[in-house]
Amino acid sequence: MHEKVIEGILNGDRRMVARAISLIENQDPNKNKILSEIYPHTGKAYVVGITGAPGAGKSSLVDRYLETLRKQGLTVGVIAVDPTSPFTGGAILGDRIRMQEHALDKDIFIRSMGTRGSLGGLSRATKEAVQVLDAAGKDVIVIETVGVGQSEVDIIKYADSTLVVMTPAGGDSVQTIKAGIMEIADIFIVNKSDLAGADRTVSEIGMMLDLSENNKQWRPPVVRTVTLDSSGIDDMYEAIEKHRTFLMESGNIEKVRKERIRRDVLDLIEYQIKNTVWDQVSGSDEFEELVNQIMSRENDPYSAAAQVLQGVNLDQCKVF
Ligand SMILES: Nc1nc2c(ncn2[C@@H]2O[C@H](COP(=O)(O)OP(=O)(O)O)[C@@H](O)[C@H]2O)c(=O)[nH]1
Ligand SMILES: [Mg+2]
Repeated sequence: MHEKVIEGILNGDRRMVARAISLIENQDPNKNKILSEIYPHTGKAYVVGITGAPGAGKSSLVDRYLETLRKQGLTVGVIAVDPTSPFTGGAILGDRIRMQEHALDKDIFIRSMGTRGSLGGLSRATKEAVQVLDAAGKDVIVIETVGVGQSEVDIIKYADSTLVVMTPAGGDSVQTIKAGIMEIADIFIVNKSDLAGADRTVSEIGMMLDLSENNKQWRPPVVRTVTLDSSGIDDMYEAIEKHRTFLMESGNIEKVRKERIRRDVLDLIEYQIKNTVWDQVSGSDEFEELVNQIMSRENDPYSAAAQVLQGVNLDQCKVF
């Protein structure tokens, strides 16, 4: 079965791409085999991450950005990650009329991913879905994610250029945005610049950047946009292109991608070992006995862990 999926992905067959992403979401036993086989065909797509508070206008921006990319003849994959949504298969973006128009375009693939299981699982699934779209030949892959927690920061680490979307002072003034989100920004977008307070938001971001230590090589530009009339969308596109050029010319892209690979391999190993350990240990009578011993202070968690570790058999630990 998985040969058909692999062939379909490499041919850019959207049904097979969709099938593969479902297998990823469902943690199908065949998914790692598929991802392994398609891996040699990845690494060509440029990945753009868009994050920000709910309602900041991320989907509207993606929508406009898609128009710009399509005018250039580029093919695009969009993954909208919303950990608060139990829906998958386009529910988040699909209710937006324009997005539906895009969804009919065969060179655009749009997929929403909600939570199935843990948030950690969501960031792994997103990364793997990006690999599928990459192998399917998409030139640009956009990840839209709600900027609320660590998991989103983890997801966005898979983007080559990260856009943080702010809006004119109101609910999400610059100070209230999580420090972690600020640090990952390669480009700041002040969307809804048609509303009052845009100047203030732009200057607040500027002041924050002045204080920041880590923009010696690249100072994130601040771009104003209004999705209602597309103003600033070309500037946003240019800013992404500029950042892409910077990454290529400075050699940073290689550094970043190498670091990503390092982490990916370690993550896979960690994940498999953890599952193996949990399968063997948790729920066993011996483990329950140890828990009781620790509870009554006849044993302690450290000695118990050392004891269990010696008995763990990693022979069954495999990736596929
Ligand atoms: N005034 C104004 N409203 C906007 C703009 N961009 C988006 N919106 C509105 O903001 C709301 C949230 O937009 P959406 O793209 O769904 O935000 P997301 O939750 O960040 O994806 C919608 O009602 C949009 O029509 C803008 O540039 N100006
Ligand atoms: Mg959205």
